[in-house]
Amino acid sequence: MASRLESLNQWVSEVAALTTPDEIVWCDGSEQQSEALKAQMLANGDLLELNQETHPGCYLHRSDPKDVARVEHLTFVCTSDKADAGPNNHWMDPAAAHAKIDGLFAGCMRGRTMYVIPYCMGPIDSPFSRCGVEITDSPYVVENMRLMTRMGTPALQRIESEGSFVKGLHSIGELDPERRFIMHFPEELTIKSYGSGYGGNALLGKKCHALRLASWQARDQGWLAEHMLIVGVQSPQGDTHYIAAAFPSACGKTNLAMLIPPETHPGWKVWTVGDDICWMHPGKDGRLWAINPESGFFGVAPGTGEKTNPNAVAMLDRDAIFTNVGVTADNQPWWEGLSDQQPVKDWQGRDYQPGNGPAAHPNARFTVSMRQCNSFSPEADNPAGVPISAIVFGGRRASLIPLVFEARDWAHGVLVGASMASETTAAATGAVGVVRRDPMAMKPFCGYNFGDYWQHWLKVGAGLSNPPRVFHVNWFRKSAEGRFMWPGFGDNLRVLQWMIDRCDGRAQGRQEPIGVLPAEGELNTEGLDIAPQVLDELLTVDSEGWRAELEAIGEYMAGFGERCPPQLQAERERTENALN
Ligand code: GTP
Ligand code: SPV
Ligand code: MN
Repeated sequence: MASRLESLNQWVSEVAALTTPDEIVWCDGSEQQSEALKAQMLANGDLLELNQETHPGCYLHRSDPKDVARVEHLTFVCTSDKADAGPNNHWMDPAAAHAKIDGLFAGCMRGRTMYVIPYCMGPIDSPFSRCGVEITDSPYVVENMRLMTRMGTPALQRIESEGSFVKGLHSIGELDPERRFIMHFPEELTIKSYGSGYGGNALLGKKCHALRLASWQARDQGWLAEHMLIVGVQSPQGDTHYIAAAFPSACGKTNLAMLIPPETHPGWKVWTVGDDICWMHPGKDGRLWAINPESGFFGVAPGTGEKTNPNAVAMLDRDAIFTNVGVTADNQPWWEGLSDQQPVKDWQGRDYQPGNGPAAHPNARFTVSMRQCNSFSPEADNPAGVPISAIVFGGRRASLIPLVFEARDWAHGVLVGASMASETTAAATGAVGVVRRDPMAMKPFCGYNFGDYWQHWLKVGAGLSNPPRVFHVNWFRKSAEGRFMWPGFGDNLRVLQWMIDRCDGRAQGRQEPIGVLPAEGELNTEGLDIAPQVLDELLTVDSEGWRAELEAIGEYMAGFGERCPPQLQAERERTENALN
């Protein structure tokens, strides 16, 4: 027995009886254990050593070519009442789901080691943190969880004193897409994942726990579990505003979280608190306070370069795991957008040939401790979290949606979040570049009915005497020639600056039917290489297009029937009337 908590020991025994591993290892988070695991993975080919002179402590993992992204069609929320999962989730009856997946787990760890990973989502000493235990047969998962969560002995101690934890059972199985399921049982605080070793399918603390189960718990407990980055923006005067932003997968969270201010902005400094997940609690002061439940980044590699995200490039030269990237002749990790070097091997380990597609898989990732980021904010360890001044929604929209606008108030902001749509990306299997509704960037991650979720958002906001302002951005507008119209990346600070000016009452804004846009001259474009007519277009409200958009939003929300809050429909009608 490895724990003082009987219920934990018992669950571990039950899982071992089902999966029949050769050996059970409790993960303590220590350096020694990690070194031993890495040595073992280097020996069996799970990890490949990268150039240790240029990249000490860096390794490459090549996943099965059919296991390179989240699988939304195989992800289920299993609630006793189907309506609680909502039209936004795939649903299975809990008993049927257990039977189905336990059938796959039976005997699946024979010949393998079973790892027991106690982890804490959030600072160990924060009342807002939540713990879990993941059982897995993948050492790659263990090493990733060690970077992505506070894993090991301190987490186990917290679990033992609290007496409760989220149960996550994972096996890579045969990595067969036909025998793959990611199942959630929110009523039992249980996750079962079989048949994938990749990211959100396998690192159960991340999307499965910190979003799907946590959103369910947050609804019951009066807080919010969101797919958001958290960034601190410090002005030359020294004041720092914290902003939380929800963009769908591969739509710019990591980049915004660690942006480097443009040269035109001396004295500005950006602090990274989190890049993917944000838990927000109403504070006694009537504000929302946020923690990042993670301790590392599982970031998109392609497109990450010296010009776009220098902070990320700088943190990736040591102690990082790269998944599905290419390599150069001198064995450095490489992906499209990184450098002018040439790849010699692609992500599948084949000799690189342009005819085979990109060298790195479009969803290739890096895993790294957040402490290695130059812009890492010590506030990420603050058990109280950081106060949120603004919430930002945004997606990839080639047309219509302006660069930035602000919601009238919180309730309108909930509509703005619920109305989000974005082009699909390589972060999930399936078609890329198709616009779909993705409310609050939570379409793949909300653990319950979106109708109830919007109602919960309205309720949380109504209880705040000093709610964050709510904005919507779009870095991805394209010209007729198909080029991005806004420079993006570091220059996105200009948009954050306008938001802060709004928060502090310095910017008047321009009232439009869809919300408030920057008035003439309010957006700082000093030193920016952008034609005035392009900027104009980015900040124009196309009434005709918006009428059609609002109709589509109305139809989408109607799909949630009675569960869709009438207040949200009223907000939509208010905007529609303003447009007419
Ligand atoms: P997940 O980890 O999947 O949740 O993604 P994310 O939201 O953190 O996205 P990330 O910041 O990793 O960016 C994904 C892709 O979008 C990368 O290839 C970036 O280079 C690109 N990107 C990010 N910000 C911008 C921007 O402002 N403009 C443009 N054009 N591309 C951007
Ligand atoms: C996302 O897809 O939003 C990610 C990557 O952050 S994963 O961990 O695979 O969910
Ligand atoms: Mn994400």
